[in-house]
Amino acid sequence: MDNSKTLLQKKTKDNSIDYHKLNAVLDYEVKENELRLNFEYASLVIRFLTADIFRVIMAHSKQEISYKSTQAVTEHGLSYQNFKLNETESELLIKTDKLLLKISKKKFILKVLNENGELIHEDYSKYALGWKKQKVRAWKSFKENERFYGLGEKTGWLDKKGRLYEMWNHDTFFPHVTDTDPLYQSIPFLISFNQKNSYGIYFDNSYRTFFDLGSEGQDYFSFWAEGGKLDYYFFNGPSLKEVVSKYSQITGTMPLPPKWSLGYHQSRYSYYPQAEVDQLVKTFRDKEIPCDAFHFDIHYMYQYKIYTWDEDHFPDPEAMISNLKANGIKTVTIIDPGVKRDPEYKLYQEGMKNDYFCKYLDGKVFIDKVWPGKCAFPDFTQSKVRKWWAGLQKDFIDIGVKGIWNDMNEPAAFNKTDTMDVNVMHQNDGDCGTHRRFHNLYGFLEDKATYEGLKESLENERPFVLTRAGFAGIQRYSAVWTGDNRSIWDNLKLVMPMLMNMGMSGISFCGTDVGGFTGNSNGELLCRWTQLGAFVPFFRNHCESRAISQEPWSFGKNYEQIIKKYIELRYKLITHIYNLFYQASQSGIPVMRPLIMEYPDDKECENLSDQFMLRDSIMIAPVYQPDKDKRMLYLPAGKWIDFWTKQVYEGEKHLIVDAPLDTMPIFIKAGSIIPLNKKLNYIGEKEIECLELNVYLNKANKFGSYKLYDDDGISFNYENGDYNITEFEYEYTDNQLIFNINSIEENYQQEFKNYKLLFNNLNKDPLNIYVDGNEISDFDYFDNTLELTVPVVINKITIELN
Ligand code: MIG
Repeated sequence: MDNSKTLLQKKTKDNSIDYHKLNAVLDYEVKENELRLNFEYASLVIRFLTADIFRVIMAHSKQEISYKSTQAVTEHGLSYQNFKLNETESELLIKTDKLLLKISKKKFILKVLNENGELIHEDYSKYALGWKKQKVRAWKSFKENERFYGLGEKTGWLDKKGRLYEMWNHDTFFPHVTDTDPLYQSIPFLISFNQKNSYGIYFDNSYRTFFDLGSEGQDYFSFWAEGGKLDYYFFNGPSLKEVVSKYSQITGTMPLPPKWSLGYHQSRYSYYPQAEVDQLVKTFRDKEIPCDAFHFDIHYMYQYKIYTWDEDHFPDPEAMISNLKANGIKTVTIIDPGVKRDPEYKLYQEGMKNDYFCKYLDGKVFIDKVWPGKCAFPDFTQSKVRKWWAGLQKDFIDIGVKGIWNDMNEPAAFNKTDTMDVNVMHQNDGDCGTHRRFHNLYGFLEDKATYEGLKESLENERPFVLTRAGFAGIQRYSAVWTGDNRSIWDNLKLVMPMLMNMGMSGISFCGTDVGGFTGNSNGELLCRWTQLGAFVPFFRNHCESRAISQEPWSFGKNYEQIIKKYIELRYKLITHIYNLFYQASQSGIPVMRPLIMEYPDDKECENLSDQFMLRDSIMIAPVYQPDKDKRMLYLPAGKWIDFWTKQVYEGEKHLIVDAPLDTMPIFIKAGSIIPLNKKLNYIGEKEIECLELNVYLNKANKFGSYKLYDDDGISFNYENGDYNITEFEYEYTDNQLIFNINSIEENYQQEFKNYKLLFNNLNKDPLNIYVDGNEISDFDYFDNTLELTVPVVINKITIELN
């Protein structure tokens, strides 16, 4: 049974405590932004980046403190010197503008208090930091009511407490169920949630690492690595949003993606030959189902050799791509890292001649089997290799390819360990190390090369990279999909907390194979999955080679209509979604959010794993079980408006709502303003002359506002200020509704000429309406909704109410 592998997975369950531990502080010294402590066999540095971000580095045995970071950490340039040190008989006290750190001198224990003197974090009372041979480890206390989030792409519920998680990028083909671990990505970033005082810890170590969050009922949590050094960052919240955005200050935010990549993507393993692709695009356009991208899986290649085309299947890729382009479809091609060992294959020759491949210390190139047969693997830790790799894309870009999909980059190999021999060496520009050290960074560095290469070849266009493997900071280079899920309902449920935690781990642009990858999907499952997918940052339908077709029309007209409705809804929301991406690119705060991020005081939300929000205004409650036409859901405090019926609900309540197959429950927070577009077949199909602004009114919400960001959606011109920011705000009182439009930045020649305003749930007849002081009579009022269209240049609408 497939499953046995999951169950039998051998974890290094290491709850032994026979580590060498930091003991008495012998002496200490303050230098610029850091405090250095010396112990009998170790030393420790606490280095301040800001008043509430600090880094802890330990050196043990005879090592020197090393400030070297993994490639995950950006050149953030943060340094904070403004702290004060005091000493008592038993403690060292370090005070910043935000935090107080207490270090007990007799036995090293660190406690962190906030401005109000509340304890927010502390080392475990018995032992704090230690080492055993090559292992390094930290033990920390947690409280009864503490919750854990983050850790990137992990199975399980939203709250990670009580589980042991491993960080070791792995090609996990067997089912992704609650206990399956690890998967493809390693994001050693943990958030401790506490209503008032959340904090984050990023363990900057690329070796195999573990996070034990109380899996054996212990009263501490612990993280450790099989090698490297103990080097972690502490981010004070106090809010969850602040934790995530501070983490993004260190590991970077996602660059603004091309707008088309937020549309619907269609994929399968694999579409070929060309006639099938031509038919596919024709069907999409005939049926008017929106779609922006096709993904070409490994069969487009000749003998699975990367950067080749199989001439039998695709005699003229350039012509095919340009036909796709004419239909608004962007081409994304898969790339695997393995380079076929074929002396007549140009890439293999180049790699061998220039010493680009990973090899053992004795100089032997590491060779293992993947799809093309025996392969060599580029050593992406070397900048010359990344440069080479970046350049390889140019030919593809020149014939019109717009995005690269990096698969198998854990790296996967067909052997017992599923990956590269850990004794293989990586050159890393002189600071060489074994695969044990670089394994988790392999995909990350390939994605870096890919992103940089695309950026160069696409000239001023924004790259789109999709990756399976990754490490902390991957958001700087690539979107992430969650690999080989299954066409089973359980997977639909699992994916929600997984994606929410990825979002909280800095990865905003993430998604899952809609319809399920392995096994056969079915109409009902595909409907429900598409409904969820339409609200997930990365929206792609993809399936395995042996699986039956799962394009939107594969299961009959009835299902097709429902699927189409939700893909269309995605496109109607595209301006809004693009805005969310803009915000995420600025702050790191994710697009897809757990409710707890917006309602931190609400206990009901702490482990709410099957509902999520887009920003603070749209709440989604997908149906993830078969044969259901109702769904129970929770609404936090405030008033909520059913997107479909406009019915108003009071929050802080559980509801059971109707959810027949064509309805996924969607609730809008009263007071929100949400832009909607007309239906599009693809991004940029036509100018959107009129942007619809939906205002969801409620007496309880006197004020509301929305900031609209807008640019060309494709170039980097926004970096030079070529964008607009417009703020809409309203004030709603008993007898008047005022709506203001303020242009904050206006450097981009926008496509919108008019705004169509829809004041939903007005509940009072409008008497007189003035636009910039002039009375107008051209408006509609029906079903409690006032509708009027105004040119974008106006500033103020005054609506007198009866
Ligand atoms: O070993 O390229 O996760 O999306 O379709 C399978 C074929 C290799 C794994 C990816 C999947 C892709 C498939 N790949």
